[in-house]
Amino acid sequence: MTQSTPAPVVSSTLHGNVLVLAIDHPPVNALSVDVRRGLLAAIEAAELDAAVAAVLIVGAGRNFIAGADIREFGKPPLPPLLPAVCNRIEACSKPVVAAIHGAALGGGLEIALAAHYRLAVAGAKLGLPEVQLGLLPGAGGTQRTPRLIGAAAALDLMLSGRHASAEEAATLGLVDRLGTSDDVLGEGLAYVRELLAAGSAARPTRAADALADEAASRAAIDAARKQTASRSRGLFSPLKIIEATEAALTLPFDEGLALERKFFLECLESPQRAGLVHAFFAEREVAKAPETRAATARPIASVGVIGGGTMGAGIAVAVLDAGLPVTMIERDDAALARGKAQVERVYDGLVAKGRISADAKAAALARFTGSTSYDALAQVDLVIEAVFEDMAVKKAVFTELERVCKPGAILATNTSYLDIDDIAATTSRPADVVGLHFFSPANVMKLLEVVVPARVSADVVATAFEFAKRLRKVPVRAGVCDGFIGNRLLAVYRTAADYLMEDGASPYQIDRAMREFGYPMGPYQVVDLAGGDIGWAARKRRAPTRDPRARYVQIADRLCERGWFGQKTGRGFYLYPEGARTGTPDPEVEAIIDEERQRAGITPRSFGDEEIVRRLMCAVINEAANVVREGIALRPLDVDVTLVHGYGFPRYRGGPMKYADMLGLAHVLADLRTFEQEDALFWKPSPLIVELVERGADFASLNGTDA
Ligand code: 3H9
Repeated sequence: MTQSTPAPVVSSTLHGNVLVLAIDHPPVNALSVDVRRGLLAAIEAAELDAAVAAVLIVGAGRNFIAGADIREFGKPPLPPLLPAVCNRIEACSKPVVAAIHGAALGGGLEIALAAHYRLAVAGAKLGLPEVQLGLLPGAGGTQRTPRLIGAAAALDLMLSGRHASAEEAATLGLVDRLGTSDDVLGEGLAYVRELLAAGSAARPTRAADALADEAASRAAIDAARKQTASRSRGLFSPLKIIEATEAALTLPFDEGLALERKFFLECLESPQRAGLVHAFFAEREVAKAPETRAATARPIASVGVIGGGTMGAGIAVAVLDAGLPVTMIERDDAALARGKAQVERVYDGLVAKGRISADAKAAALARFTGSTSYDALAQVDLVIEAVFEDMAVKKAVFTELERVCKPGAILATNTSYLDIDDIAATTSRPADVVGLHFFSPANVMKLLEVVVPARVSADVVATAFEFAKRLRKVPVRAGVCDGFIGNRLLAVYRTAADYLMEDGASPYQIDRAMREFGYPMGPYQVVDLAGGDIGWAARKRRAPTRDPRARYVQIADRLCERGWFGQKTGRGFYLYPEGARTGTPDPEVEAIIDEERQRAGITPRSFGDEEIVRRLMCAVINEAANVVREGIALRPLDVDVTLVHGYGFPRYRGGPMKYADMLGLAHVLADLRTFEQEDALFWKPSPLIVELVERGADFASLNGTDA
């Protein structure tokens, strides 16, 4: 039997006297060990080959190079390392040109920066996104970028991780030439020939003067330090990016490179890197629900949205932004006018902030129509209901949808808690009914829980995922239960916080501890922002089915009874004098908490911030394990993505399940056993955690990925 040799990931083809090195390593030409080896060997061969006058590096497929191979992080590095490959390219005595199309990111851009000349065609995206993975550019990026474009622009790219367009890259000086067509090979070859004809020689970036404008560079470093202290609080790699950039200004190139390498390895070892890389892969993995493989999505060309409140309007904007027409239904003209005004307000805000142009707003609104008659939905492909959270109201809506919608239309509910199986049962087409749970503001928040009731057909679920992709959302598949994945976990998080509050911690201490942990806001700040009345209504709704043995903390109810619903009423857990958005602690709230403690016969005790975090996280991890065990979430990583994208869980910790794995599940179980002594009902360890600890396994083992 003959065995075919696999095509090389780096091919060398001589075009006249120009050697074209093409990287062909799908899906994104990441710089795996094979690519590094191939590039190094090819550049060395080019150096020795008298027939080669210059080298052109291009990427095959849709991208130049998307960066280092992220799957290799955390594994022992195999030589040649990327910095060595970049240095070898730069040291080539013949001109080396990079011709960029698609993504040139991270190590991919670093390869281009090590080349002597750069060309980019329209549509190219250039960036140093390592910071989003808890890293810094580790193959010369921190040293070469400031030399090419100055410290301020380099820091902006490295600290934001954003992608610059080809045009911006040319303006910055990151590339020398803009291609005029999308034929990257042709453009690249023409550019190389032009350089050769002009007698242009190899031009190592390391030779550039990093301190062309010392005062401006210093000012940029100082500004970056200040900005990072507030915007990237708790993050490790931004600080290292700034230090490495400073080294580019003050140290000889090779010393700067050595420092960059040291910092890179420190970042690589950090738990933040592990958390962020987990988040990167998990965000991509969630989109691959089984139904997306098993079924073909139905086409969606028009969407109906029922309800013009905050949620309905936000959903309408999200759909309009995806280029689809929206028909909004409201019960009367006044409500419809309010809904339309709400949509317009969102666009006005975007125009005012410079996020979109007035023309883009007009184009989006031209796709919007409203009606007070359900008949207007007769031809739409998908309807999303976002009316008041009440089963009778929802059922009435679905009865109407049943009447007016064409066969094959998908009927979606945006319910946050209600039983979608029950809603589906009111129609004769339960196979078309699905949950699309958006998060407010719906045009901003990335998370979309795709809630899968028992009788829905696979192609409807596949359509929901396809639709999420069009809306640029991160879809997570969830099963039906009270609160699905996210709100079910939010409920235990809040309950654990309430127990701590009644037992002695102040809401302000709890909020501070959770902010220190990495949440943008503590749980009580969130209540005040969302409106205490919302949770109050949910608690009242659940009261009849609440387990009578379960401990129930009434503090929040006492505040709601006084009409203290948070920011919108000027006070909640915090005081908001004169419409302030940042609250101040309220001594009256503390007095109410004291009264409630006395009423419940509790002698308050003090808690350290560390214990507060431990208890809240244990509660969430434990319930999350139940959510996975019951199949409500497909895998632990689905829980992680839900909390990171919908609930402010710090991305650099990966999500609660990744965090639990990093703590060690045995450690989590030991905590649960301790807390169980106080309240056996609330803290009962999930059988899944017990089983995993017995097997010496972790949550990651259930993800079915190696990432
Ligand atoms: C770095 O470079 C460090 C250096 O400075 C120093 C080193 C010493 N590696 O996103 P997509 C996979 S750090 C491995 O769905 P798109 C991805 O998982 C790196 N795999 O496509 C997915 O796999 P699957 C800095 C990667 O078209 C598939 O490719 N670079 C990598 O929407 C398609 O991805 C970055 O951070 C990778 N580097 O977007 C760039 N990248 O099919 C990260 C992607 O199994 N990548 N995959 O699910 C991106 O931003 C986007 O993938 C990109 C394409 C814009 C390129």
